[in-house]
Amino acid sequence: MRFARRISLLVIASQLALASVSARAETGVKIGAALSMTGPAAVYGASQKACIQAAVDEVNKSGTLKGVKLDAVIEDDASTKEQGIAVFQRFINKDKVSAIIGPTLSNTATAADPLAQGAKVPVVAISNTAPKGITDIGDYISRVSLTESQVITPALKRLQPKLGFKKAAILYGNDDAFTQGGYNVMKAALEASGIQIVGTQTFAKPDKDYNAQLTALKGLAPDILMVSALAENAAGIVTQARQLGWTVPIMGGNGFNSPAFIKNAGPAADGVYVGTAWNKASADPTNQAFLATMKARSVDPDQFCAQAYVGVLVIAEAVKQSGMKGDREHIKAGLLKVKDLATPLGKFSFLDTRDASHEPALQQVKDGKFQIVP
Ligand code: 1QQ
Repeated sequence: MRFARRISLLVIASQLALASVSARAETGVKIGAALSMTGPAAVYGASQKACIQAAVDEVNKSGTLKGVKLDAVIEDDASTKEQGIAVFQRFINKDKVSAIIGPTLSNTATAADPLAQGAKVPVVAISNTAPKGITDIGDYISRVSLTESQVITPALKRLQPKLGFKKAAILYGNDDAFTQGGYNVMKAALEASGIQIVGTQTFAKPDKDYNAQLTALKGLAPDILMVSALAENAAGIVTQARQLGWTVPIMGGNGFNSPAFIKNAGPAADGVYVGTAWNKASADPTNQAFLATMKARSVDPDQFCAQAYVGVLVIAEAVKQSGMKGDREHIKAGLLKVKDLATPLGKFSFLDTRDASHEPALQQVKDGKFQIVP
């Protein structure tokens, strides 16, 4: 009898404990996401938005952040430095976010990130790939996106023996931190592999006609064309190159990694190579679960979506690593502890420089789709 009574008291006590847990208010952790919803990088921003929302929902649903609920505030950085700065100011001073994701372009980050650094707000970049001028802004700036050098250098090393090119031409945008950074990487990687650069030409974001540059480069008879451009310029360049009779392989930088490039270039995109941070064909269970999650939400994810998803996962892990504390300083400290985190990009860790570390992949456009080169 006494034993049964004690058991029932224990049951009541545990029920009370459970009730008090569920009644305990959840701490909201606000993440500000500065994404390019308009302007030349809008194709990336739309994709990033879908995956940030999905990741926040998944983390909250999973209950891994006991007592903490993530909340994403998404604002348009308009693909410009000025709007990026305005959005960061709002996040820092008005919304009082715990962390910032973005901005979409490296170019915008070079102007906006110093504000976050000054205000001690951690930033997790999800698509900034310019090798220099991002994480070296300061210790509050980190990124989950691989740099152009982490992607293009190994991609060239893999492709060169396969295609046997010896003479390269480069075309790049000279008005953007990412396209310029990508050019520096292409130049260095080609030189390191002993490939001769026969010619280099430039363009600017508003340009639509690349015939003069492409004609000049074609006259130098390169056996590969390397292009550092955002998606819209990339589609125009590849289309016009094919019209001018270019038949040599074309390899693009990160700007090419959007399905919008393929859609706008049409059949001209076929055969184009691009290194990528996301191996969408990976059989890894975390990647497969991500694909299933996005399918259930009727989203066909691209690399930018996958990286945005990982940006949220990394912040969630930082909250966890700091004992479910979601203020700015605890998230900053927690980010340093993220190690071998299972993500759709593979096992994820930060380098000492707060840049990303995981395996890159190589893809080629075939039948109107990116296909991973095995
Ligand atoms: C950058 C990029 C762009 C191509 C995509 C957002 O990588 O600006 O760094």
